[in-house]
Amino acid sequence: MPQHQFTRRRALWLGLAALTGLGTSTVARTITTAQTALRNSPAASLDKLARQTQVTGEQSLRQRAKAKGLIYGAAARRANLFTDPALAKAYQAECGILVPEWELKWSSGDARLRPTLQTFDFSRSDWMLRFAQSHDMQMRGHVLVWHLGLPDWFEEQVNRQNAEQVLVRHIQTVAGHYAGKLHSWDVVNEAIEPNNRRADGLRITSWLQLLGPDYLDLAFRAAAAADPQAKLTYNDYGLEYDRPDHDARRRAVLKLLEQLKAQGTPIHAFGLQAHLEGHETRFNPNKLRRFLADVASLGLEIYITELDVIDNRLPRHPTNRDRLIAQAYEDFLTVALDEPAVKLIVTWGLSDRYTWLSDFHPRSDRAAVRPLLLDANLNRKLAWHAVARAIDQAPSR
Ligand code: 9MR
Repeated sequence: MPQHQFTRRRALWLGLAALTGLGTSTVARTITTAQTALRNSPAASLDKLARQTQVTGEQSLRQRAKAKGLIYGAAARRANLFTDPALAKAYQAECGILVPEWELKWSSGDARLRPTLQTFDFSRSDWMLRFAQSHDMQMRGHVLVWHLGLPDWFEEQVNRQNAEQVLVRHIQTVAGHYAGKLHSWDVVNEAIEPNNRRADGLRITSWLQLLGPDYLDLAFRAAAAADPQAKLTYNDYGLEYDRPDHDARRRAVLKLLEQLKAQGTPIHAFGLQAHLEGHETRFNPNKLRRFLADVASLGLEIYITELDVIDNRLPRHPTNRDRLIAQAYEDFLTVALDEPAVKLIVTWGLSDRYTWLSDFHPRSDRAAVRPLLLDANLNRKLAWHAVARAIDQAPSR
């Protein structure tokens, strides 16, 4: 579908939905938006407003994905699965793969994988693996090398003299502990930042400053040695839209992946986080298609690793908001799943009951955010149906 149809339809929906969700001061502006969109829309695209919103059949996302040779799953925190049996049951029902949101980071939330420079604490991440295995789910590892989620002791105790040894030992020990048991590892996360203005596009992080640009190759080699079976992934965000910042990030990520492949770094997959922005209308299917095809042409698999829809700038009314969120999921996934290299879809959480977005991107009107597939009562939302439909309509792998 050409880009303008997506854009028009979303502009129209944003306009119409806003009528019931916003105060009178904004109504005049949104009427104009809606009218302009209506005027510019041929009758055929108006029909799409009445998009089908439900799927038939009770099959879980896990089953639907499997039927297509895909895997669907979600991120979770141990504390939530452990204390909330209804939530745990929803994960068992819907997910073919589990991603610890905190437990495999050096330090995040209540999880301290690295309490000290000398020690490792696998208690929480082992619990996650047992949960996954006992419900016949796979697990993927997130994350070995990242500039965030580092322990308090890091800055004081890691220096140019010991950085390489610290990094390699971390990877040997953690990837080694789970060797042969994980689907894949995010080996390096978010290493690109064009705004940092380096010619190679690399983000200026502690790892870069301590080890130089070779830290990526070093990390992938250590991971390959520690776990020869896991698919080793480079994971990043800000790559989905037709905007100058995303253009720059796509270019830099592609360059990095090309370079890693050219130098023989053992990398097997690219992770597209896909934290979608519900209000963003600049979605260009052709640009996304092209980017995914370029990544695939390097011989890499593609995983959608952190999918959700940021809804803090959408209208308040849940009915309208849910329609727009569902559309964002479906528009994105319809394009992404057309690329045969895409093998995995992970949402960054499953139910609106627990999501990073309530802390990181709350709404100014204080209404609860609704970015995920199940509502806070664990009922399937339009977004669930949108994802199910996109999977059902995807070509088989
Ligand atoms: O969702 C995660 C949040 O709960 C943590 O506080 C934060 C820091 O560890 O990380 C969040 O997850 C991030 C992921 O690890 C990498 N991509 C961006 C995610 C959202 O910030």
